[in-house]
Amino acid sequence: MANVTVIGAQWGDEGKGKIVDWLASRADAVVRFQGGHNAGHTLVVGDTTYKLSLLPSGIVTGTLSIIGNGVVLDPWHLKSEIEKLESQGVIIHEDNFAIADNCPLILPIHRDLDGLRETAAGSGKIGTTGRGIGPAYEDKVGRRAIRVCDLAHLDDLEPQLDRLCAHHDALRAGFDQPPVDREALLAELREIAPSVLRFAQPVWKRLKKVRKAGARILFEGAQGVLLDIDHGTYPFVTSSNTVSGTAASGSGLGPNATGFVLGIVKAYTTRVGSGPFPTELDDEVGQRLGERGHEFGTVTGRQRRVGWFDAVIVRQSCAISGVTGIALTKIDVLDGLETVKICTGYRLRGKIMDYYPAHAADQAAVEPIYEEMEGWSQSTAGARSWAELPANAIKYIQRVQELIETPVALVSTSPERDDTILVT
Ligand code: 2SA
Ligand code: MG
Repeated sequence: MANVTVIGAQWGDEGKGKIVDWLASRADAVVRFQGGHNAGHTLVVGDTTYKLSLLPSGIVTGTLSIIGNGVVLDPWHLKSEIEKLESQGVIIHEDNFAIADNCPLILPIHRDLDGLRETAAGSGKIGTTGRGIGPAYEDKVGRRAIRVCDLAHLDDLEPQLDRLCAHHDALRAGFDQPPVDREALLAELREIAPSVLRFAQPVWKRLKKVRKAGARILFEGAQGVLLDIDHGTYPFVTSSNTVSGTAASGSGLGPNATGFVLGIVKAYTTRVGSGPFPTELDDEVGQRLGERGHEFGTVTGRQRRVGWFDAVIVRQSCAISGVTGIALTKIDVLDGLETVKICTGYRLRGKIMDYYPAHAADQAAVEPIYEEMEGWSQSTAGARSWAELPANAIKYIQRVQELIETPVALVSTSPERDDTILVT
């Protein structure tokens, strides 16, 4: 196996966790390169279910796991996620886990601001995970973030705190909130610092070393391309770049390190949070898919919106992210439907569109053009070879492949690690 970069090609929750876990067992290092603890990966290994939202999936199998500089790190969350996994028997130590020392921190003031803004926005809210992701990235780009390496120099933090607090105090005043309690923040940072610093290092150097030694690196993306800050359904997006290119900049390796780009694609579409969703279903078919697919968020438990497969957005995601091949997941959720639909294009004010336009009003106004296919009554759940799939399910997969102009490399037929069909 060469290096592999795994990204979500829809709005997140495509089933990356299982595929990443499957690949992690064949990798020597697993790297998270963007996002934070807004990701939600459920791993089912044997009888045990692990829920990860910040740590790379390799951690469960003891594979070298790295949090790259492109991630925003909540140190308190880190500590509790480590403790939770340790209580499930996972061993986490300096040999198998590292955090980039130039990684920006998510602080309690970021979570506050995330919540205050969402509440104030009312029905216009983004529907964030409330984890402070956006405000933390704002401070990074605004050059006032506190980073992991600063935790080793807390006695010299005054000038940085001045800049950070001047900015936040003004914002907080707008929400009738008291200024930042600097002493309390500093005390909290002092208390948490050792738990993070234990693992802190220049990870670009560690990655350079393991790469030289021939290690196979797995880059683990979070969220999906339609949530990308540049290419997604702006402003209903997350605050990081979720495309494959971020694997390089978010970990400190060049673009030639990203290897095979595997786009994870659900056999239908879901979205959690607000924003446009052309193929959304408000009927009993949508409800049925949501129930069969257990479409609830790992992080917040929120119910996901559900719709038909949208080939236009996936074709676009694959192009933007340079996807080499896709893993098609949750095909079994479509079992038993008389007919299945695929969106092949849009109609926008009378005009036919073969791509998803950038403007928010256009994104909301497009009407999907559907192609209808015969469904299949047999179960695909747990299938491990093409021969076990009903003919109409194969037809569906082949049509998906044709429309998105990208080969299907894997088909996943249940949350179990081994219920996977490798397309060779
Ligand atoms: P944020 O918190 O600033 O990143 O939210 C901005 C938008 O990005 C969406 N978003 C997600 N969508 C799907 N899955 C995500 N992760 C969790 C999961 C979600 C959960 O994998 O299950 O548990 O609710 C994720 N993270 C961010 C979010 O809904 C906003 O639309
Ligand atoms: Mg998820």
